[in-house]
Amino acid sequence: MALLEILCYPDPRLHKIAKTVDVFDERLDELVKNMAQTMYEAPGVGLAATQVDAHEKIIVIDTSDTRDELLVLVNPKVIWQSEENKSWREGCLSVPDFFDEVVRPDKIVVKAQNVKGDFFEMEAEGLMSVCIQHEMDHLIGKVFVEYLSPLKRARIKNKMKKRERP
Ligand code: K1U
Ligand code: ZN
Repeated sequence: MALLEILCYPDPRLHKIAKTVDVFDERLDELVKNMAQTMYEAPGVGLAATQVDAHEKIIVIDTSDTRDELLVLVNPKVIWQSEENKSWREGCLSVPDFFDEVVRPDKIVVKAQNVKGDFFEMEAEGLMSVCIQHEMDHLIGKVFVEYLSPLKRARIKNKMKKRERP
């Protein structure tokens, strides 16, 4: 297993669109294992392949307190979302140390494949729902700061750019 480098906003590679996975082989298994290790080490509750510069529809999530309930979603699709929305204070491993409220559908039903290619459906609410939606945004090149006001986004971008300098 290996730790992967997490891209930091405003890296343009965070805005790439992920491709559908259609080969479920050892390479995919290895990428998923490395993504999981990177998420646990960060530490985070989720990680999208986009964040490690792999532009494929792959997400790893673990919202458990015990950090031993890894969920892998390959080619995820939201097939139902509640009309009721909820605001949640979100963070992002690609935008370290910034947190802000984002409004999203409260509950969702997702259809996805596991690492072997088997399809499954799951209903999610609370942190799990927020996390799946946040990670699925990464797969379409969207970072959570894009939900914030242009002023807040500009401030975050400036602060992140200053950090890049030696
Ligand atoms: O996509 C990411 O960068 C991961 C992100 C997921 C997320 C968290 C909270 C709301 C929405 C999406 C994170 O994991 S940020 C780190 C974090 O929130 C956390 C880290 C360790 C334990 C608990 C939370
Ligand atoms: Zn994120």
